[in-house]
Parts: sequence; C-alpha cells; structure tokens
Amino acid sequence: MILTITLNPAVDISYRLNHLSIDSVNRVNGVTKTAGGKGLNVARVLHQLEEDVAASGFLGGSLGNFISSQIAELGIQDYFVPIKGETRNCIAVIHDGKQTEILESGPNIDLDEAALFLEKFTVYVQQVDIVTISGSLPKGIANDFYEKLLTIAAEHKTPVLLDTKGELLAITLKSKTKPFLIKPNQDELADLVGKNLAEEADIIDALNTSIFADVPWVVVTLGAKGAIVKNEGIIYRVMAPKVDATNPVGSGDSVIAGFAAGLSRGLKGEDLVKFGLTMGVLNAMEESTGQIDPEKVEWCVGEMEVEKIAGD
Ligand code: TA6
Repeated sequence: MILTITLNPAVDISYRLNHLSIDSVNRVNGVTKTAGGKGLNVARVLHQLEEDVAASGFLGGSLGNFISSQIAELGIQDYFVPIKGETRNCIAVIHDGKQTEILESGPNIDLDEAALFLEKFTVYVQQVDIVTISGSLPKGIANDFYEKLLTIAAEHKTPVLLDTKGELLAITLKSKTKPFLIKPNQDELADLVGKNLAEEADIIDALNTSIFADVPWVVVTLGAKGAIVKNEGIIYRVMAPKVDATNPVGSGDSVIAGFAAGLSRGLKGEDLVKFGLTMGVLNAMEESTGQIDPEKVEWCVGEMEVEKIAGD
C-alpha cells in the first residue's frame, strides 16, 4: 500500500476564463471543484493506476467534510486526522493556455493535533510500503515536521517521496535522514542551489552538488520540455511527447504518483523514469486537476525518450 501525506489539503477550484482583465468583472466559463492539495492529487492518480492507496493529513470544517466525502466516493482509504480549523480553498485561474494559482495559507494546527498526527503516522508507516509527502505546511506546524516524518519512516525502512519547495525543502534536505526521491522544477532547483540555471549544463552541475549526495532520485521537471533526472550518479535527459495541454495544474503531483506506482511495481532505472514522468504528461491532457486517462499510459510510456547524459 502507498500512503500519501497532505498536511495542508485544499478544495481546488479551477476557473476557466475566456477573457481576463484586472480591475474589471471576469465571468467564469467553466468550473471544477476537487479534493486537492498536492498529496490528494497524488492519491487520486494512484487510485486511477489501481494502486492500493491511503491518504492522510489534517482535515476540518465543511471543506474538510467535502474532501472526506470525495475520498470515500473514490474508495481511497481515509487516514486523515480531524482538526478544529477549516480546510482551505485553492483557486487556479486558467486563461489563454496559462494558469494563475491563488493559494490560501490554510488552517492553524494546534500542538495536540500535531502530536496525534505523529502518533498515527508511526502506526500507518508500518502498514505501508511507500510514503509520499507533498506540499506546504499549515500554520502551527514547525519547519522540522517533515524531518520528523522522514526519521519515523526510516526507522521502519519505508521510502519517502518528498514534493515540497523553498525553505522547507532546503531545511528538510539538511536532515540526517534523506528522502528517497525529490521532484524540484527548474526554478525550485535554482532556489535550492542559489544560482540561475539557464542551460542544461547548469542543471547537471547543480545536481552534482553535495545537497543531493545522499538522495537516490532527483527528478527535475522542465514542463513541456521533459525532465533531467539523477539516479545514483547517472543523469538522464527525458523528452516527453508533444501533446495538447489542457490543464497542467497537478502534473507535478501526477509525476510523484507515477514514481510511487512504478516503485511499487518494481520498476527501475529508465523504465521507472518513463513510467513516472508519463503521469505528468497525461495529467496535462485532462480538464480536471490530478487526473489521468489510464488507457493512455502504455502509449505515453512508449513515446518517452530517455538518454543517459552523464554517469556510468
Ligand atoms: O500542484 C497544484 C496544487 O496541488 C493545487 O492542487 C493546490 O492545492 C496547491 O498545489 C497546493 O500547494 P501547496 O504547496 O500550498 O501545498
């Protein structure tokens, strides 16, 4: 079983607009509301890939109830910890092929709720094979919380795929226990190493810095251009097929789902790279956030081009 962690889930509202102008009235052309936050997108794609999946984090209030009911409808196991605060909304405005995200910061978590989560996580981690941890932290949760989760998971030899960014990622990567996989995009990688990464060679240099020395997999996503992936000293360049991208929101989350599902199926090396990144392409082709068409998986895996560009 795969456990997805979303400490700061959200009802993801996606507004599709024909025209967008600031300082004016904008009418919505199409709207979807889904149980979201990065880890819930991961859980939904894992479920579509027919993986056994449980989802955990904090949920509260009426938006929390909406998310719980969606999780139940999907048949995903609900391991969420109830909180007194109200789960947030996150809005994505899709216009002219571009997306603008407006993200609330989320509820406040008190000390008892945080302690209860750690207690439950210690139990859950013993029942699962892989853990994914995604997204930002809600208020009240300290920046070393992911480090705590990594330490507990390591005690039970459970690999953790971590998808977060900025200071939180930088701090977590300094901990003694490393994640099994991280997935920064080009800007997030630039933030981590403190340099502008204009060329492919800059990305490769960044991947060879000591920050990533003990992280087995680093997947640098480059949007429609594909990805550069480092695994145990080997660096791969990945070219994705050209597709009509309808909604790229949640593509990164879908990549995490792809790698988690690939690992649970025993995929390795180039096969894992192709399978993992396929889910990001397939998500971009769907209207809804964190959604793929499982019928297209075989086709897309076959279209992915992977080349070793450094290492043995
Ligand atoms: O990746 C897109 C997305 O997953 C949205 O679904 C939205 O909920 C948001 O990310 C949350 O990101 P955050 O980093 O605040 O946890």
